[in-house]
Amino acid sequence: MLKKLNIYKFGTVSIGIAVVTGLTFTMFVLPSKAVGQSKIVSIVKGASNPSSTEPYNPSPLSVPVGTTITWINNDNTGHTVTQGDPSGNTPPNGFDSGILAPGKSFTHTFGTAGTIQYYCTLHPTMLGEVIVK
Ligand SMILES: [Cu+2]
Repeated sequence: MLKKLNIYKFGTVSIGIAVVTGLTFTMFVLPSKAVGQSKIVSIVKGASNPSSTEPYNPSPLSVPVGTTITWINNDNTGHTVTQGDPSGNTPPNGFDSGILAPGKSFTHTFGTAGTIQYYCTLHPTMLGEVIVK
């Protein structure tokens, strides 16, 4: 009788600990991982036209470390979002969307501070910049 009671008590305590651990995880660990902001940059209509002043809009864009940016191709032709610049200063592990068809999007999270340049490999007049602070 006494043994059964102890097992029951142990079970209750275990469930209690599990619930508290679960709540703590949900309240503190998950939100801290999701703390980064989200921003959207539009690849504007007519972006490949050399007279386009802001083919990626907005650019330059200042964001805090941890921000996730989503580029959306709102033009009617394909474009890329490629880290570096058209002269070939493309970092080996830089982000690269590949060709984004009209309506498609590309997402990248900026984990470290710095000024990051990007461009379109199909249209070298299309330049963009993200300033991560
Ligand atoms: Cu382009």
